Amino acid sequence: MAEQREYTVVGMTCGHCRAAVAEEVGAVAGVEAVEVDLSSGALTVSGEGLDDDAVVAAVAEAGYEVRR
Ligand SMILES: [Cu+2]
Repeated sequence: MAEQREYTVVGMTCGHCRAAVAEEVGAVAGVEAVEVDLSSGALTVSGEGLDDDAVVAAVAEAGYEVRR
Protein backbone atom coordinates (compact mmCIF):
# COMPACT_ATOMS: atom_id res chain seq x y z
CA MET A 1 0.00 0.00 0.00
CA ALA A 2 1.38 3.39 -0.98
CA GLU A 3 2.24 5.73 1.83
CA GLN A 4 3.72 9.18 2.25
CA ARG A 5 6.31 10.31 4.79
CA GLU A 6 7.69 13.71 5.66
CA TYR A 7 11.24 14.55 6.66
CA THR A 8 13.14 17.77 7.23
CA VAL A 9 16.48 18.17 5.48
CA VAL A 10 19.02 20.65 6.76
CA GLY A 11 21.87 22.18 4.79
CA MET A 12 20.33 22.68 1.35
CA THR A 13 21.09 26.11 -0.09
CA CYS A 14 20.24 26.06 -3.78
CA GLY A 15 18.56 24.22 -6.62
CA HIS A 16 21.53 21.92 -7.06
CA CYS A 17 21.25 20.77 -3.45
CA ARG A 18 17.56 20.17 -3.97
CA ALA A 19 18.18 18.17 -7.15
CA ALA A 20 20.89 16.09 -5.48
CA VAL A 21 18.56 15.13 -2.62
CA ALA A 22 15.71 14.34 -5.01
CA GLU A 23 17.98 12.15 -7.13
CA GLU A 24 19.47 10.15 -4.25
CA VAL A 25 16.17 9.68 -2.42
CA GLY A 26 14.43 8.82 -5.68
CA ALA A 27 16.82 5.88 -6.08
CA VAL A 28 15.83 4.32 -2.73
CA ALA A 29 13.94 1.02 -2.99
CA GLY A 30 10.19 1.47 -2.91
CA VAL A 31 10.26 5.22 -3.49
CA GLU A 32 7.88 6.32 -6.23
CA ALA A 33 7.84 10.10 -5.85
CA VAL A 34 9.94 12.73 -4.09
CA GLU A 35 9.17 16.37 -3.43
CA VAL A 36 11.75 18.71 -1.94
CA ASP A 37 10.97 22.22 -0.74
CA LEU A 38 14.18 24.19 -0.67
CA SER A 39 13.11 27.01 1.64
CA SER A 40 11.61 24.84 4.39
CA GLY A 41 13.75 21.75 3.86
CA ALA A 42 10.59 19.65 3.69
CA LEU A 43 11.15 16.31 1.99
CA THR A 44 8.02 14.39 1.05
CA VAL A 45 8.54 10.80 -0.02
CA SER A 46 5.81 8.61 -1.49
CA GLY A 47 6.04 4.91 -2.17
CA GLU A 48 5.66 1.44 -0.77
CA GLY A 49 7.60 -0.25 2.03
CA LEU A 50 9.51 2.93 2.81
CA ASP A 51 12.54 2.59 5.06
CA ASP A 52 13.37 5.68 7.13
CA ASP A 53 16.99 4.63 7.55
CA ALA A 54 17.41 4.21 3.79
CA VAL A 55 15.94 7.67 3.17
CA VAL A 56 18.20 9.22 5.79
CA ALA A 57 21.21 7.42 4.28
CA ALA A 58 20.31 8.67 0.80
CA VAL A 59 20.08 12.25 2.05
CA ALA A 60 23.48 11.79 3.69
CA GLU A 61 24.84 10.39 0.43
CA ALA A 62 23.71 13.60 -1.27
CA GLY A 63 25.65 15.54 1.38
CA TYR A 64 22.86 16.70 3.70
CA GLU A 65 21.25 15.70 6.94
CA VAL A 66 17.74 14.75 8.06
CA ARG A 67 16.71 16.48 11.25
CA ARG A 68 15.18 13.92 13.60
CU1 LIG B 1 23.22 23.89 -3.49
